[in-house]
Amino acid sequence: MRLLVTGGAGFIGANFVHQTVAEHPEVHVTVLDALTYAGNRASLDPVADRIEFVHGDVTDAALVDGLIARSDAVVHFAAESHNDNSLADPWPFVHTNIIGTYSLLQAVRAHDVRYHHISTDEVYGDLELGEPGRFTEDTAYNPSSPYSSTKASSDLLVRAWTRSFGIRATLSNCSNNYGPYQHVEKFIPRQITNVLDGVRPKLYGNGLNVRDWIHVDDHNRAVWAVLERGRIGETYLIGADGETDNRTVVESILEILGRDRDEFDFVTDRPGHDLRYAIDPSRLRDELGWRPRYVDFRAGLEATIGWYRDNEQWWRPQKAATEAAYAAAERGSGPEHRVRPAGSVRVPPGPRVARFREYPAH
Ligand code: NAD
Ligand code: TDX
Repeated sequence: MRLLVTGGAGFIGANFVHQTVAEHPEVHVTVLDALTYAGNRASLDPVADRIEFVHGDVTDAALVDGLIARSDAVVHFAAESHNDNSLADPWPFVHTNIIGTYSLLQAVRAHDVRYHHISTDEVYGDLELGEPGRFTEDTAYNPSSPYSSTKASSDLLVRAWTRSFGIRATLSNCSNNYGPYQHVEKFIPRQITNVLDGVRPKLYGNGLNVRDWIHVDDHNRAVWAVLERGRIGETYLIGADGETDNRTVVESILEILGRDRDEFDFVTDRPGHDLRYAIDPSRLRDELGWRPRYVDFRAGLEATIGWYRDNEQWWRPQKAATEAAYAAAERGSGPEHRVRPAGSVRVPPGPRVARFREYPAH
């Protein structure tokens, strides 16, 4: 099988490639990644001689068409993925998440290639704190942020292309991932590396927001289950019963690293901050027999902390710029402030719209 993996230099994509090389050695992997601030070639170093790497953009229709023409399947991870960045500058999210998905869908349609779409539970909005109820595949879409609304938009494109054009697609919507190779802008790596640097972790608002944590390897095994055995046109929610509030996560990180549990600060809340996510993974378990292997979140967190302690050379180059961007956002500087680190890719709308119009008719 020739498998195209978009976004394979990012957090989940890189872990997916590692897992695929180890557990599906018969698969030939090609990674397509634009290497934005979030992509890191070094994340693929351990498998560099086992895969093909293409440096390019998923919105580049000609490139995507050529790569898909020689693939049997594509798993589409590439996205702008950070909510805080989407609040500072939504355009790259519209560009990559919506137009990039469109570009892939047109190519899989033209070449009848199997497509799996990676999405998020955030398309469903949020749940109340302290109330029962979890997201299911039937929950209505109600996204809160520019990030989640562009992911929701891309999901809807996939569903429409499946129904109208008969593409062979599946979708999965997963909860918050943790594990190695996650960018230090995200909550868990940010706080681990802060504590390692002797800096107090930062909790948004009152720290009571709940996320449903899943280890990235469990997510990726679920993706393989859907790719191999999922029903075409179907959506599968992925979650591992990992509901934990942010304060508990920070206190655990401090404790594991030998600090006092109260050595953190509350900072200004994220605008529109979703309160709680929770996944009902019944369909995935019942239909496809998937089960998480990391059932003890604390143990998974300890292993992840160990990875960041042992791999400072991987995260150190990103750390100062990421924290500087957060500091600028916290100061609430004018419209030019960016949570994304300096030097990251920002695409001006004009030229991209021009290229979008040049898509070949299918
Ligand atoms: P990430 O930000 O770590 O990685 C994204 C990757 O995509 C990077 O390597 C980046 O260079 C690449 N990329 C960005 N724009 C591109 C473009 N235009 N063309 C080609 N490559 C491009 O993201 P992640 O956390 O690994 O998330 C991967 C996918 O999983 C996303 O679709 C995200 O919405 C989804 N997801 C993430 C989580 C989570 O907890 N991180 C949970 C559920 C779903
Ligand atoms: O410094 C912080 N302090 C803090 O309290 C940061 C960076 C975050 N938070 C809070 C906000 C959230 O409640 O921690 C929680 C997790 O934040 P993020 O890591 O930014 O993740 P979230 O916004 O929940 O979205 C993540 O999960 C769903 C991924 O970034 C998305 O790509 C995915 O779709």
